[in-house]
Amino acid sequence: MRTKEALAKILCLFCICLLFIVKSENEINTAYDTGNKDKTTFAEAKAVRYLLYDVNPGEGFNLRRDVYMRVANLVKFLNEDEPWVLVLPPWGRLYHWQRDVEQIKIPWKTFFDLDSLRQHIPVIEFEDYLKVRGEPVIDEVYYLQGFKGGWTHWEEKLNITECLDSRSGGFRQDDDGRWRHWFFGYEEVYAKKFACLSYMGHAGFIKPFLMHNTTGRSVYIPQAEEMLHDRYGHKGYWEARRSMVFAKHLRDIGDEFRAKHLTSTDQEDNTVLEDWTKMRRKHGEAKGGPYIAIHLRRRDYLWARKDELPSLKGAAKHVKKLLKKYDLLKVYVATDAPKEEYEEFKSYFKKAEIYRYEPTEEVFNKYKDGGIAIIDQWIAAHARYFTGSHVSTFSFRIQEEREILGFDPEMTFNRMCGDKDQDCEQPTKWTIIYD
Ligand SMILES: Nc1nc2c(ncn2[C@@H]2O[C@H](COP(=O)(O)OP(=O)(O)O)[C@@H](O)[C@H]2O)c(=O)[nH]1
Ligand SMILES: *[C@@H]1O[C@H](CO)[C@@H](O)[C@H](O)[C@H]1NC(C)=O
Ligand SMILES: *[C@@H]1O[C@H](CO)[C@@H](O)[C@H](O)[C@H]1NC(C)=O
Ligand SMILES: [Mg+2]
Repeated sequence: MRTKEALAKILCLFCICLLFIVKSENEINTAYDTGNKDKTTFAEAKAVRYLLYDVNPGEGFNLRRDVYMRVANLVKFLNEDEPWVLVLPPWGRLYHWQRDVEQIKIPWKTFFDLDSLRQHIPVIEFEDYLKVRGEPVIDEVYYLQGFKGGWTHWEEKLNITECLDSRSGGFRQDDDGRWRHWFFGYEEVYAKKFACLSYMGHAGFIKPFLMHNTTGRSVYIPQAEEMLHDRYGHKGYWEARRSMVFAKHLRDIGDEFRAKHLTSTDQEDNTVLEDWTKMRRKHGEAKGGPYIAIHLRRRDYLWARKDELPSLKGAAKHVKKLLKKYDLLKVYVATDAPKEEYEEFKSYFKKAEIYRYEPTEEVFNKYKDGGIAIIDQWIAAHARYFTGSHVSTFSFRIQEEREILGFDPEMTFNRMCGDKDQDCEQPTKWTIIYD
């Protein structure tokens, strides 16, 4: 009797486990199928593998978005031969995100529309990856680094070598031989294998290594920024970029602000967003709302690029000229400036209306610094005219958003000059490419 009961219990547990695994695998297949409608045969034939990545801890939000595009296109390339799913690295502990609360383990769905990402490649959140594995494990880690002694000439190459970073990027082996790391704040996670991989090449160049030199179900490549864009600014770049649609809840907040303060609606401004796979605007079709938007990069940029950035007064002077030229009255300011600096900037205007988005505590707690940055970018992307800050990736991402919406490049690829160089070089026009 007893043994029968025990057996039944074990059987029952086993069934529950099985159910869970089946459910998780289904989730993955969904993630997989939505991304690759025509390639489901691979999913049936070969076990799905997972690619994880991260970016050097010092890098900001918008360079991280750029690295996503490189890795996404690598995953797309891998899927021509094998089914790989990209595991999205949770957001957190960014240098610029230091408002009071700790901001870690933020899933991508807080910032981006996952269905849109999945129309480019199969992706899942890190937490879902952990669920699928049922164990907090990553099979293999290849910590990307340069080659010893730097480089004298460009040549695509990779090699497993000693770690150049004496801390091995914070990876250390415990007594059981498991590799431990901060792992995005999931410190229960461990890796089975760790090595440093010296790398010089485009992202696609790592494909044979992943296919033939790794065998684990999951492979994690920290420092993925070591891999360059396969073709910067070309079709693939823009496909990945177009798939990075901001989360609807953030777009909605931006749209509400536009309607309320800036007399700006998509119908009026010709900026209606469509399914990115079908959207194809011509330059100049988007009109934009009746306001000038600027990206006024301050804080750490003031140290590094002092001469290329305008003073607050200089920026105000430039904006006044723009208002006159385009016969407008409103200005939207996307900025990381502290309150006092923003107030000073505002004080230089008499007639014009100056706006900045300030989140309520509730909105901030939900969407954090990353969400607020996106709301700023979204509002700035819808202005009649945009001007940004010298070589800021924050400005670059706004320019791309405007390319997707269909603005005239003349109204997009602009930057404010330093006070001493009124005639500064303007940004390269990286215009959108579809084919
Ligand atoms: N909300 C908001 N945040 C900004 C703005 N400009 C800079 N930041 C913050 O500062 C960070 C800048 O880092 P990054 O994204 O790497 O852009 P970059 O350093 O200008 O190339 C952003 O991610 C934001 O957290 C802005 O206009 N609005
Ligand atoms: C990958 O595997 C191939 C074939 O086994 C081998 O020749 C090559 O050295 C390996 N590459 C690395 C970086 O380990
Ligand atoms: C790879 O690195 C090892 C030692 O770190 C070295 O002996 C070998 O020559 C390197 N191979 C290539 C192809 O650079
Ligand atoms: Mg930065």
